[in-house]
Amino acid sequence: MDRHCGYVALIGAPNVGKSTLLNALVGVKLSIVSPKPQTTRKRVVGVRTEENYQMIFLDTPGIIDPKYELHKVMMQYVDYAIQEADIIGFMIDVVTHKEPKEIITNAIEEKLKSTGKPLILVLNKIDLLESTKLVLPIIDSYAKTELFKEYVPISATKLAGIDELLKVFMHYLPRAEFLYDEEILSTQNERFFVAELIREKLFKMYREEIPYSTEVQIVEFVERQKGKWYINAEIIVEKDTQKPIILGAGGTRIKKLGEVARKDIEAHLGQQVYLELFVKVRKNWRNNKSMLKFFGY
Ligand SMILES: Nc1nc2c(ncn2[C@@H]2O[C@H](COP(=O)(O)OP(=O)(O)OP(=O)(O)O)[C@@H](O)[C@H]2O)c(=O)[nH]1
Ligand SMILES: [Mg+2]
Repeated sequence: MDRHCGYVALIGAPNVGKSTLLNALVGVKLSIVSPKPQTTRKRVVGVRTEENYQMIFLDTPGIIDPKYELHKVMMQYVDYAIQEADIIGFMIDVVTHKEPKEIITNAIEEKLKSTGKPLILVLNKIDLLESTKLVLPIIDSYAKTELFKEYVPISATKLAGIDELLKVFMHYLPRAEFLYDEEILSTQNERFFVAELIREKLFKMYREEIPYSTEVQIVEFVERQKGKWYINAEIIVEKDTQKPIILGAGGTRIKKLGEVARKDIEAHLGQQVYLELFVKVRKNWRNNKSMLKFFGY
């Protein structure tokens, strides 16, 4: 049987729904999602295997102008994904979308053009439009850029247009043998996903600078034959003043965060866990290259 296999990079501005789409395409929650921009910081891999194809999706951080060393590394992940990809899904949000020129700056246009790879415009959040017809003028404005091979309106949350999108990707997917075993959903390890799930709660439960100033490090990850697994994680903050905010009065907020995170971690691992959280200050870690390296960036 003819088999197809390849990499599909999902790129675009922050908050357009790239991670939601990755999860929809793989059918499991792998990539963390929040209503705040810049949730994704690294490349997240999700694999979908069907009888005749294997698509390896690469979720990436939203494209931004770097203000910190952290942002520079995040944008490197976008570049790597573009380089690795066989197909590039460029995603926009049909509600907050702007003129193509504002989203696809000259620098981005150059980058996309120079790859020579098929570019698919994915128009997300159509469930928020009063009428699906309203995507047509948006498609028209993007068609003028002459960058895209196809235009696919979807709703990643309502799972609308996903089959259509898969068909389009399949059309451009190279003929090749599968790279991974059929049951593989990701190439990243459990430590990564556990840290991400904790970070997701920081994005959902805290406000203003806190989600952006925090990082999560898994210190211990003990898998036990019998009984609960033991996970010890550090929440890293940038300033001394942020530590009491994370903890909350009498440690109530971090306790709540731990409970919510633990439930998600248990669902992800299919395993009961004992989760211990500590808060540590690492001054200005977002601008510290060696610290970023230590955090796995
Ligand atoms: N109504 C609606 N909301 C959506 C849809 N897709 C995603 N969202 C919401 O948009 C927000 C951002 O989604 P994410 O998947 O985190 O977006 P992202 O592009 O990965 O964002 P970054 O990682 O910050 O770049 C979340 O609140 C999602 O629930 C959709 O199809 N319709
Ligand atoms: Mg994301």
